[in-house]
Amino acid sequence: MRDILREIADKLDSCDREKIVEVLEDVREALAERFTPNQILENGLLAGLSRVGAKFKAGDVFIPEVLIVARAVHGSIDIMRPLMTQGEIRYRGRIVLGTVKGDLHDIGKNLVGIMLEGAGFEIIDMGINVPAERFVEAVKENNAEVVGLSGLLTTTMNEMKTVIDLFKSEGINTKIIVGGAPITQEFSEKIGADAYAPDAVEAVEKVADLL
Ligand code: B1M
Repeated sequence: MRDILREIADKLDSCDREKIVEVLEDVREALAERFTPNQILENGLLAGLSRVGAKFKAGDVFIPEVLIVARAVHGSIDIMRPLMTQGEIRYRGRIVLGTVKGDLHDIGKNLVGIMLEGAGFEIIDMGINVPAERFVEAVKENNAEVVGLSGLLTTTMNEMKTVIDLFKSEGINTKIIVGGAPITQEFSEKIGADAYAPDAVEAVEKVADLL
């Protein structure tokens, strides 16, 4: 029998543009076969992306290939988004979310946003490479209750502290949650964040706790 989730992971891992473009159709088929968005994410898209990450680290593939893979993952998530956010809509609060300055990674941040949206939170998505001042402005403009900072690079993760320090110096005590592959509970406590979540599901729980 065809293992469609494995095919999705293999096609991404191939880094071959022609195979990768088929992934969007495979995702539609997987949904039609009643796989859940979470199964497709974990066993197909993120499994493939993680294999590409290992090759990237080893210097076997380069940024252009990784970008093609990342775009396919984005496109797939867009296809699944309506299913990931459906359900009872109950307004639970407003969150300013962004990837910190110097960092252009946004797949994880977008997943966190989608899961929070699905849980009833309103997301003000600031995008990537967001300077500390923009987070402060966005909170003031939108009366947000929580700020979510995402970061994937060890070289720029300290930017989270810059954001937290700026909020403190302005006397704004909006709750701040941090996350991203190199972030840990210990780091989060050290920089004075109010919460840390290792993944998108826990981010929803932690934000609910903060409020
Ligand atoms: Co980059 N990259 N990358 N990259 N990239 C990593 C992160 C890296 C680990 C690869 C490696 O070497 N193995 C490495 C970082 C090493 C380090 O910092 N120690 C790296 C590097 C070095 C770089 C460049 C510097 C490469 C270069 O230029 N020489 C460059 C940096 C550019 C920049 O940001 N200034 C770069 C560029 C890129 C691309 C643009 C090509 C592309 C990004 C495309 C995009 O995002 N639109 C890319 C990609 C795709 C990756 C990998 C392969 C995948 C990242 C990803 O999306 N993971 C990555 C290797 C890897 O992770 N295996 C790598 C999937 C995503 C769902 O996971 O983001 O961790 P993640 O999110 C999770 C959790 O962390 C958590 O929930 C999410 C879902 O469960 N989470 C939160 C995330 N944010 C949260 C916020 C929260 C709570 C939880 O609260 C608010």
